Amino acid sequence: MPLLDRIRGPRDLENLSRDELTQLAAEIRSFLVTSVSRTGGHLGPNLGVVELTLALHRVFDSPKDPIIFDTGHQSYVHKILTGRQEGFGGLRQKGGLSGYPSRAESAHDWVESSHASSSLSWAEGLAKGFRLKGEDRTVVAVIGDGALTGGMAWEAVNNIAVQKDLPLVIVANDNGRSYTPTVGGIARHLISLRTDRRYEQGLDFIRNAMTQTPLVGQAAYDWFHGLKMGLKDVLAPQGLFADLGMKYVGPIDGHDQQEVEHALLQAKRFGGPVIVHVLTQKGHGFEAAEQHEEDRFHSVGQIDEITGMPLAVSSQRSWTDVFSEEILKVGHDRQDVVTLTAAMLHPTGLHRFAEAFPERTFDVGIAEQHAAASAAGLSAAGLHPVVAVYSTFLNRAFDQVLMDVALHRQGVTFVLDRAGITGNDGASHNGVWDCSILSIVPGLHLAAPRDETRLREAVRAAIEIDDAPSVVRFGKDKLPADIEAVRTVDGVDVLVDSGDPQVLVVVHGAFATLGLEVADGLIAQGIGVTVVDPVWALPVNPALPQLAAEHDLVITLEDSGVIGGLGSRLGQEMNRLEIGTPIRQFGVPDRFLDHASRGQILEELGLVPQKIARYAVETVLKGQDHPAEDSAVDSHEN
Ligand SMILES: Cc1ncc(C[n+]2csc(CCOP(=O)(O)OP(=O)(O)O)c2C)c(N)n1
Repeated sequence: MPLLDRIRGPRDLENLSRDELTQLAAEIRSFLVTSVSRTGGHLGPNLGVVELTLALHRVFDSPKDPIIFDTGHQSYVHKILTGRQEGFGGLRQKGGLSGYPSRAESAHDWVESSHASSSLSWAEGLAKGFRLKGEDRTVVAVIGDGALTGGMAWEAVNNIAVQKDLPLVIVANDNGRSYTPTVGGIARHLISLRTDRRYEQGLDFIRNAMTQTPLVGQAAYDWFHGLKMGLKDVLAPQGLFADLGMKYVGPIDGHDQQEVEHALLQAKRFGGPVIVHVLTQKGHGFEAAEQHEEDRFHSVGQIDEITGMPLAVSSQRSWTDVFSEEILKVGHDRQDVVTLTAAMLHPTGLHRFAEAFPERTFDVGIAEQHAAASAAGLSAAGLHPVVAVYSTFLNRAFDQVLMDVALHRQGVTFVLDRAGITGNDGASHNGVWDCSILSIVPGLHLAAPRDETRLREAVRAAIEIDDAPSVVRFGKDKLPADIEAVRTVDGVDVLVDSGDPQVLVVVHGAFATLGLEVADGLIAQGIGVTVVDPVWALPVNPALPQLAAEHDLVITLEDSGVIGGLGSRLGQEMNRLEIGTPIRQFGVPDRFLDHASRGQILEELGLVPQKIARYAVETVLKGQDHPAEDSAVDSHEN
């Protein structure tokens, strides 16, 4: 019987022998490869933390001792060891296991991490809280070398380092990579700790001395193993962490479960803040992942479990592909254009530009705040920076967009990929906040292109804006076919004009297709409809309120939050101009969305043509029967 079947919780790990632990690690790896290759998910990071997670659960008493996984994408092994193995068939699917830690799933998941670099602050707060309450618990934070590049992590270290009796263990899971190799001074420092020659020479000396003594067999090995841990303390370079006043243990071979366990025990017994530096290999044990140059299978779709080859290769291009091509062309045309990525060169499509113009591309680490403020500086120096990030991660840099870019009137372009409902990665990864937070930034220009042609045009136009932040947002889905305008009114594209101006449908971005389907429904019911796309949604094009005034009802469609979003801004403009046409905004409500496919979420939110068309038909008909009196449909039905 496979050992894994006997593991229902961390307690079941207690009495396993060394051989059994080795076998269990192999079974977990094989389970991960088989299971994640069917569902998709973060395979590489999890293959790298098998021994580490086993050791964590043997040394610490979870959930009494919270184990917090930074970013959380590497918590699958933790999920397996805390009784959730059966759920892996439904990983990241509606009703199934979340791809990140989830409080709803288990008491072992203290923090629903997913945005990087927050674990040390959480751990510091928890440990401080437990201490204040007199509770004897140790808090563990597992943070990657990538997440350690985020400023938040260092704000936490700054606080942790001076609290000498805080029972807090920081495990630096150092695989040398974020998606691609981790960059910057911290990463370089970790490398120097890894490769310090004094430590290696010291170990070699001891090893050689041992082989020349009469001590033989397992006892000698164990003795050496134990001694090695002690020696690491004496010989290992303590570096920055020690300089900050923290205890440093390492570097530890993260695939030697015994060695990791030893180090963690030592750290636990210490009773104050300790950093345990563990070296792991992303994708460990799955050759296709180990060899994968781009990202070691950081995140995969469905793949062949032997070869690692993707099962379905779509010929349809993504928005990212188009941006990637266009920014490369821009790079040739304009020598002053520079690009920035926060550790996501390939996912944002900047790799092509980077290959052609390495000196004009900056990977700043997982540091969106720095990216935005640094871009302000680059702009003030006379360049035009393009910061490409996922929409959800721009949240981190809101203050910098507002204060450093907008207030200083710097021309910086933000390209927001994965904007709108993304679905399977769960609540935190939907890009549904950008329009709301950006709509309050004075002077900011935001485009939500509806198709490839508009995307290329928007990127070009954004880069021409040299005295304000400009934003281009697009989604994760595949690109629709181009949708041509029947005419353009003062910069607003008219996509449908049935001739009788009853309902004005204002579409944004990928929801243009939805707008066309709504229009079909209305026309079929004999209701006149105009569908318009301003492309540049912020600032509100003055032609839009004017068009609104000519209709009986305005409907806005946006793949973003409705509260404070693009439709809201139009409504405010109409208020200001005292245009009384009723307006109803359709978009994402102000709640967190459980993981599910994009289609399932759209359905659940009623963002489907039939529902929207029905609302419009009913409202128009009611308006004809009882003008103004009753706008019946609950504006929070979404
Ligand atoms: C604030 C933020 N920016 C970007 C990301 C996207 N992201 C997810 S994992 C990752 C790399 C993490 O590297 P590391 O911490 O070293 O973990 P590893 O995957 O190597 O185990 C990035 C950039 C994120 N989750 N949060």
